[in-house]
Amino acid sequence: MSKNDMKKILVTGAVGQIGSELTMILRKRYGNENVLATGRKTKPSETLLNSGPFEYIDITKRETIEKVVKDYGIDTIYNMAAILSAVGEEKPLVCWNVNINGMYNILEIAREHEMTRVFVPSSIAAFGPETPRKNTPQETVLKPKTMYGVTKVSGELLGDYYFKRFNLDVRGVRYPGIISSETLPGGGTTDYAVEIFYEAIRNKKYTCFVKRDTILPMMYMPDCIKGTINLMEADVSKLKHHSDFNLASMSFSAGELEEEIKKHVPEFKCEFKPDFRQDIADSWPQSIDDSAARKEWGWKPKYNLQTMTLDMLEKLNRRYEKGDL
Ligand code: AKB
Repeated sequence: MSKNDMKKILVTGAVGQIGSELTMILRKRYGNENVLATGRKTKPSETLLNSGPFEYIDITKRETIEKVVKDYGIDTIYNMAAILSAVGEEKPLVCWNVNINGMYNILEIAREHEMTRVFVPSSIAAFGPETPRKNTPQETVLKPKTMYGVTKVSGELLGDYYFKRFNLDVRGVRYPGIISSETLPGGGTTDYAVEIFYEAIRNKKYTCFVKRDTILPMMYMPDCIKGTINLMEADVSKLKHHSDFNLASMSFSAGELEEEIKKHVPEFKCEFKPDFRQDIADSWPQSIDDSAARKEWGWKPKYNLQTMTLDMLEKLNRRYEKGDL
């Protein structure tokens, strides 16, 4: 029902880790021509370029969004363009500009064009050291200590405000660390959980930038995309929350991930040398209560540490054998 209201979709950040895979699944689901992929600078992959429309835009420059919205008759936006936590600490003002001013441009244009729906991702970075770290509740303390986290809390509030005040259907989830085999993440604290797989295949060794006993919530890309699309297609009358759904799948320590990889790559060696990202990781929850998402729109993840590891290694091995890694 809800799916048919979304006819022309714009994905920002489509060259990024989540955007690149999300775009391809959306194209399969809604038709190649109906999903416009956009990026700011990075060259898109051949797969992205050859499967449907692509344009360069900068979400901090309102007119560049407006142009593609008009040209393509956009009615739905997935705003995946963002600066992540680690880069956000190095460049806090850029982080604010992209994540808040950019998102504000997206919301304003969506409101003015009376769009059907907008997806704005939040993150476990919305939480902070005062938040309960285990089984973090849906409603809890939101006092992040990173600029990225500050923008995520503000983004959740802004999204909910636009829903209530302007009747714009804004939806979002608090993503955990996302693990994937197509596009590397750029500039996050949970990036080690992806890099470790690439290095296990390429060099059989990895230096991890958080401590062995650091536990964080993580999710495999197929679940991330399923959750994102399922929320966007959910019946709005069933939703009590809008821009801030907790979303969980698995939690493990960096050491447990190393052990799981070693089951398949016995010669793999991992060292642990924490850097500034350790403090960020320590300020985030270890596990998440996602019962609101399960109840309101039927969220149910498929992958756990074992099945995700197996699938990641299979996919990356295939890329390695083709000389693509
Ligand atoms: C990051 O590490 O910054 C992101 C996130 C958890 O939002 N992957």
